[in-house]
Amino acid sequence: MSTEVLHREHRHFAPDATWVAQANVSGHAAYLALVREAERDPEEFWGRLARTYLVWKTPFQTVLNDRNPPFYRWFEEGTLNASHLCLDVPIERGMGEKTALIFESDDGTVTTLTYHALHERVCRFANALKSLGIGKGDRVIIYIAMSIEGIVAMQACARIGAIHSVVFGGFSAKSLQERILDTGARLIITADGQKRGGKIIQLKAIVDEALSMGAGMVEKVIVYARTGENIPWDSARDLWMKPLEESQSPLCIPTWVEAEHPLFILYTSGSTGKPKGVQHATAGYLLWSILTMTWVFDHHPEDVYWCTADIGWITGHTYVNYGPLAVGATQVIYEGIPSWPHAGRFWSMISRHRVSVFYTAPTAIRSLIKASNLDPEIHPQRFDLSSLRLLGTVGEPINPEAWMWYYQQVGNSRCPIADTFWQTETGGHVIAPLPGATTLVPGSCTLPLPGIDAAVVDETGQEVPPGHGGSLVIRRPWPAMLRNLWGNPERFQKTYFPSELKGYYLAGDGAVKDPTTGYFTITGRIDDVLNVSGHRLGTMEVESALATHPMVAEAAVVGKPDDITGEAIVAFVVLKQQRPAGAEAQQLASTLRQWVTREIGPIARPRDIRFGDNLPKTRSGKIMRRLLRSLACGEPMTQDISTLENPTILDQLRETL
Ligand code: 6R9
Repeated sequence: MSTEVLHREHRHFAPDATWVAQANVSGHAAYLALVREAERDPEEFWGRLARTYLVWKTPFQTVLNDRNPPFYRWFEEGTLNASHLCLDVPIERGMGEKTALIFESDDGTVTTLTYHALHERVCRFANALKSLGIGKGDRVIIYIAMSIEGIVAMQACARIGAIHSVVFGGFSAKSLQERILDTGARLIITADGQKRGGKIIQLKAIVDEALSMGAGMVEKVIVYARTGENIPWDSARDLWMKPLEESQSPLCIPTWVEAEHPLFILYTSGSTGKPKGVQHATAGYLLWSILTMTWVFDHHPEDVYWCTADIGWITGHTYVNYGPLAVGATQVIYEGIPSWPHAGRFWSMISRHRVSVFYTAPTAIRSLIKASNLDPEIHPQRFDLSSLRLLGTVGEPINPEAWMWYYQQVGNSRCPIADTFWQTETGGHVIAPLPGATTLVPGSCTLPLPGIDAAVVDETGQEVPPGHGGSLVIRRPWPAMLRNLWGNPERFQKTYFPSELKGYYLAGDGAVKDPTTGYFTITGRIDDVLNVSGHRLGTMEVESALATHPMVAEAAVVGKPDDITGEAIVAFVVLKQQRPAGAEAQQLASTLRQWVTREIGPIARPRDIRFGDNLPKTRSGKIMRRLLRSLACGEPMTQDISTLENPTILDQLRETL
């Protein structure tokens, strides 16, 4: 089977001299020095960093215990506390009066909190949890929207050694209940509701519904009064957050935990079966949060940092809660959605809060491109974005066209873009450019971070030649890697360290390394790589080709089985104009087919093109590809669409031309 990657990107952007001069990792040689240090003696390297960047109560003796792979243990004898690192340490370093959080609500109300004030709230709430008998090792479910209270809840759990599991507010009662039972949680922290796009969405009612299906070990539900609406109340079980917190002392000595103590469990979907409870360890995870904030986001004390992810996802754990606080950052958190009250909200917030580092998802960028084409008033160029110095993306491959728009229209061709590849399982970025060191290439997440031994391999774990597609693995353990799947060590071992891959960590993504630069390009989940007539094609490649057509706003491509070619390509396309019908649609489909043929080659020519007003996406903005595959094949849909943001477009996408 041929595996050459057909489409290559030739644009590149080297960091400019002023950027290099001020960067935490200054110049490519500085990056290479770190890479070499890690290669020479990985344990020395990680040991040095863990002593430099973490603050230990008791020092560790062993850097890595690898006696029982893949159950690696890092910094074993050490003790520390995550909330101590995120709050007490910045205060000890003189940042008590620095703003930690700038919270902007859906309706635009702004609340700011200093490190001192956040510390006090976390201590009171941690004491409140203790007063309910919650302690080290107990599991706590957090089902709440973006809020100061969500961060207080996570930090308070960490402070007393309780293990939090945040469930994204868009999940259904059934999904919530599965997670309640799987974690064996004793407590739930929620809100009466949340405000998104001018609407009120119930949260407590969903908790009630989940618990009515079987509460497992849950004893209490703490409720943050966000909306003030009347909600059903069980006075034996439910407690309001504010009075509970306010009755407590503002002092709470952190519970020192072992380095390997689980910090949190976060559920993520696999290609099969029920969601997996990814378990992270305290020290290694925090070390990597701090290092990637420093290296990739080039954190400087004067930055105003904004990551738009919700705390219900890993990005909101590492790059909203733990990472920014542990480096003493000032950060913006936002309750609402990018399109409310207009699709210029992000740009207006960047401008008002003087944001310098901005991190969002490609899907958000693409939807804002579309919106600003329709309404020039909300185009980023209409806003003062001069405070920006660095941009980032995460969540899916970014197509070069969206990358260029982000670079030129948002960053004014002066802000580097960190396209950060990573996963719930990796804890933090693993392949990403360092803005003062790495030459950028649109659509490539560039090079592995120091200490990350990433490679592209075949089915037997052999590295494939550069320029050929393969499976992305990480060959050596690293401190922020997941430690287990909660309560399911067999699945952990089988899913991530399959025996045929020599014990390597299997990411589940396809990748290709550029023959000249060694840069990585992620071609999408392995199950999203198409095989057409013996040629491997990334869905992303075809999507990028479609997206370069001036009429296309967004496209998703899936394979459907075909007797002759193995798979045929089906493209779901959103145009920048009204959804076409009849002869016009036929005509446009044929134009797009020719376009892709020209961009990549006849092999990539879509068999079937369907037009919709949008694509089916989860609330985190990921395109639901398996659902598209069912639509492409005309199969009945068996998927759970409870997390789908926009179910009505499914009917449009069912229509063949
Ligand atoms: C952080 C996060 C992980 C999956 C991952 C990959 C995709 C994330 C990417 C990217 C290409 C990037 N992904 N970042 N693909 N380029 N910069 O999103 O975690 O929700 O677990 O998703 O997302 O397919 O395997 P998670």
